[in-house]
Amino acid sequence: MSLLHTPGYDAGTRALLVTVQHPNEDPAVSEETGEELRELVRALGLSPKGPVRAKLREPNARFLLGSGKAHEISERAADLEVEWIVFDDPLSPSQQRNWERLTQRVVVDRQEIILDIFARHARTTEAKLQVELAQMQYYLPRLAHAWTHLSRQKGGRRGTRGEGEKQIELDRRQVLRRIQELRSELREVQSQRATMRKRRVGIPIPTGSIVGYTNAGKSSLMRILTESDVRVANRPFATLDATTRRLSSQFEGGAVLTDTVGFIQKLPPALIDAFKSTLEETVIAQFLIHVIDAASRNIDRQFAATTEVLEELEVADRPRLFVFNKIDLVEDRFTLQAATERLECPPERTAFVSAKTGEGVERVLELIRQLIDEQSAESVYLFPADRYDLIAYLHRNGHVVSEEHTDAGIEVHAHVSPEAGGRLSAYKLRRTSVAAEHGPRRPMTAG
Ligand SMILES: Nc1nc2c(ncn2[C@@H]2O[C@H](COP(=O)(O)OP(=O)(O)OP(=O)(O)O)[C@@H](O)[C@H]2O)c(=O)[nH]1
Ligand SMILES: [Mg+2]
Repeated sequence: MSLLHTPGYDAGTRALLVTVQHPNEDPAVSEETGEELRELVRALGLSPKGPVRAKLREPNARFLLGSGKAHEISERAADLEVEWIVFDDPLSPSQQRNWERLTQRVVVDRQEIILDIFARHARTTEAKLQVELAQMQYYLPRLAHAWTHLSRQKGGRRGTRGEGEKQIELDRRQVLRRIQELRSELREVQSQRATMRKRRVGIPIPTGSIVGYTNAGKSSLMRILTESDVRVANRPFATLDATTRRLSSQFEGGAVLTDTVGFIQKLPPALIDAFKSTLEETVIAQFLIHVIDAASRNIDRQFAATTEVLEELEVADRPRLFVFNKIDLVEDRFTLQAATERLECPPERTAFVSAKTGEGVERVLELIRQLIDEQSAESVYLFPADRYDLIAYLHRNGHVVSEEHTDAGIEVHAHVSPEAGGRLSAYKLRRTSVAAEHGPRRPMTAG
């Protein structure tokens, strides 16, 4: 039985936002994440109010904030007649309960909001299982709270205990059992996925993964590069499932790209954990295309949040292209240029594009080409004069630099993936040195 909790409440439910500024923290940070929280809350169909900004001097065990501030927020919530209070910072299970008792309102944190968005948008079996697992892990220490939510959904009153307490014990065992079930169901789905991947890896073409902050335009870029119709939407977490497509047919040698879930600041750890299998597509990719919203005011922090998740996945050192998207919205190219330098994006790995107008997309393709070429060393093959089938295979599965008819046969210089290289190894004459690979290509000589 699925315990997946899809939030049930009326659209337009009012929610008071509370942002927390930590000691020694730049106020801009909580302002930004507060703006983001507003978008997240909107994405759920709630109507955000506030925010109330709270300065944290010393974390308070009961309310996170001092009790004076807590009472002030409680009064504000009553004045604004909000049904929900949403914290930008994580609340411990007991803090969450204390807030609910104090305010007689549903009190949630950013993590729960993100989990709810994921729950709403999960479409595939795998995504649904992953979200449910993340939810169960999040709810386990908060069962009293989850019960509050569930009873509310069923039309019950919040805060009524007693009978609920017994139910909580039962839920705990149920939830633990469900976590076990979910883990094993996920293992099964994942092994099917591994089989499919093996089949795909059998096709010897390079794979790249599009990564980046949510709403940066990853899916939009994917659409252009692969001439496909993946979903694009102006809201956080439009994409939850990994989609893999071939690069456009004009791309010689071929490559596949995977579009996947976006990252965000303060992503719930349970979600990263649960989505590791989807993100695994990123882990097996040979290169990454990091899409950055060039029109965002928060480029640096979005960049850092993305890099942090990539580090968590242990792929931060994978060859990476930096694609600054939405340049149609950028007037000040100078500031953007400065950002690329500050973020240490190597110019030979950086592109400026608009997935909307198509500007700069050629350059992205060119950079992908270069990256693939660098990754696969140039090899020299000698084929019998009648083996055009093999040369055609090379054209499909590699990047042919030159082709020359000699007395001995057809000599071909090409960059090929390790897989294609393996298949053609019987015809290989040599592999050029690393220096030659990166230097200017020499004219071919016969023999
Ligand atoms: N003006 C402009 N808008 C863009 C551009 N690229 C994408 N967008 C818009 O930005 C929004 C988000 O685009 P998506 O491609 O869905 O972004 P994403 O990175 O896949 O987002 P998630 O899947 O939610 O993480 C959509 O409204 C797009 O139409 C661009 O180059 N210029
Ligand atoms: Mg997307």
